Amino acid sequence: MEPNFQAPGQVKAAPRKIILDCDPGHDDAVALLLAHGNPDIELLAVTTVVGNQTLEKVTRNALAVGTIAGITGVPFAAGCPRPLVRSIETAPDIHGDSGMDGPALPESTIELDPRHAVDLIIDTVMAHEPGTVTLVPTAGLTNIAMAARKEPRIVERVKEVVLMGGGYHVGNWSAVAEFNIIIDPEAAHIVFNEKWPVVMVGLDLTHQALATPDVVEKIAAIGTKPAKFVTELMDFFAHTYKDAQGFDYPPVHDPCAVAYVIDPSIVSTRKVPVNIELTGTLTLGMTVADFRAPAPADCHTSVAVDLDHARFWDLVTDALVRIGEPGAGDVDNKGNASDVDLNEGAQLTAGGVK
Ligand SMILES: [Ca+2]
Repeated sequence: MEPNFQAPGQVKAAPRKIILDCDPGHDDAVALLLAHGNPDIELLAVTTVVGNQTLEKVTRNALAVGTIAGITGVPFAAGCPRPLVRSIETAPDIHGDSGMDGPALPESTIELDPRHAVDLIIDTVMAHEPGTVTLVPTAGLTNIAMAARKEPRIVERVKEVVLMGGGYHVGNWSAVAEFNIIIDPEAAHIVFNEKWPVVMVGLDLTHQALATPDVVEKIAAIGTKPAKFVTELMDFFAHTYKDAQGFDYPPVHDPCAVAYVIDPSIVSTRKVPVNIELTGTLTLGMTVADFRAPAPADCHTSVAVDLDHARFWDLVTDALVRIGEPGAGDVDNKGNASDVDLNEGAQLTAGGVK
């Protein structure tokens, strides 16, 4: 993996270019808001794939989040409506019938790109310099696997794949498998076996990203519509995670992958070979990580281990402060609302604003 850690005081590098491939999804929504509002990210495209709900529903949700965030000039495209091999499996017990139950959703003001998401991913990667585009899938890996098969040149061109999914010693959809992997294990197998760098931001890490009451209070204190939207998402998510999986506070998985791209010092990783179980009767979709020996020199996979909880949530609150009230002023494509006082906003966040 190419190091892109920046020590404090160093000259800032150019924003990291990402494609967010998602299935909103409460936590996908937060990931999209973080990617849009953070100045170190350049959001090149947003693509959707069947997952938490049907493709139609998650696409509508993605457009609604984009509308709430005031995103303009970023293409949104819908992708695969079903997994490569398996039947569709969705997660209404976690995300509700809409896939993003809780807050009222606005009519989208964003027009869907006519391209298939797989083509938009390929076009976008091929249009940029090699080693500059990071894929951030926060859903089943169907679109990413299809893109790698349709245009194999993207594999060496992509900087890295930073995905939310899997877990090296915990599952959530079975004893050992995580939802994004088990809903399309064949796609995951393709993505983990292509020779691009893969960073697996799995449950081991994301179960540390709990939306604790102090976090939700800080977000609520921002007082904008996008911030209120997030608190309503978190309220619904808290109830379903309590009921379905016994969590005191909900783990907000997907923005952890975006946070890693922004600042890898917030999400520590360890290099280890990872492969996907495709045939196990009890272990289908398990992300099998081999920790028996130091990772071999050609190991291209790593797993996320430890989250800096405070700095992670500072990134999220900072992004929301920067997004401001998109309807109330001009928002450029870096999420810098012209009518938001960042200094005032900074007092609302523990870590301040960059
Ligand atoms: Ca997701």
